[in-house]
Amino acid sequence: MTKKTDALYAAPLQEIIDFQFDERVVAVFPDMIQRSVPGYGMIITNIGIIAARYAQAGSHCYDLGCSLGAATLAMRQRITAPDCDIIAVDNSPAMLERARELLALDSGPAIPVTMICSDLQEVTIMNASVVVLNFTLQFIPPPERLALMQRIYAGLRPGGILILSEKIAFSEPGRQQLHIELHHDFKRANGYSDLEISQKRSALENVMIPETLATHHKRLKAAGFSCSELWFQCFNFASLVAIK
Ligand code: GEK
Repeated sequence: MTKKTDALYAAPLQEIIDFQFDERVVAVFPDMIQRSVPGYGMIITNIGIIAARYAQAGSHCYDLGCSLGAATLAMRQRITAPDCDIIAVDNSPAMLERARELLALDSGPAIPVTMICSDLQEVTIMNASVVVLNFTLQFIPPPERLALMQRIYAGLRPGGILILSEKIAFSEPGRQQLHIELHHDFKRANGYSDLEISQKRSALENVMIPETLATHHKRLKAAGFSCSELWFQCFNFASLVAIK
């Protein structure tokens, strides 16, 4: 199937409403995320590679905020530990419906996948060896983030990991501005207009709240993780792996 081009913010909008993961976003999501998140494809491939190293026999691997299931499918392709399954969660019914269709087309190894349409805050995390939050934590209100990290930590087996990818902020204004501008250059190079970039930015302003890398490392430590390692960064997009 050809990928539908994201033009959701191409025309001037009278009123910019908060960004929602609805049917219109689902229809263009693969194109939107590829053209908006530097290194997205590489991150997805490497989530599969990292998960394969840490997945433990007889455990669950979680993909929280799975969208169309890209990280789920990457893990499914690579994990070889016996008797593992993947639990993929998203609270957007439109996303999950499309994710289920894509999963049905996947001819990869038959690691069982359960897709759950739910707020990830309501999903029990237990007997886990891998938990993925790939650009999802940024949509959880900051005051709730530590409790979520603690719940993930409690649900992981010793030696289990959390892969946490986020858009990040910088405390120094000069660095913050530089990375914002470089990200906008990246989007322009991928065909987005200045109008699209600015309207999308306004739509995300109240719903997506990036934090600094220092804040993430500190919170992971407070939740109990013995170490958290930056394994990917391009401009203001980063991914960490935290180990229990
Ligand atoms: C990928 N991980 O392609 N509970 C469940 N899902 C949520 C919640 C919540 N409270 N809040 C947001 N979401 C994916 C990309 S996109 C990132 C993740 C982006 C879901 C939301 O519905 C959306 O599908 C996803 O988190 C964020 O690897 O678009 O910037």
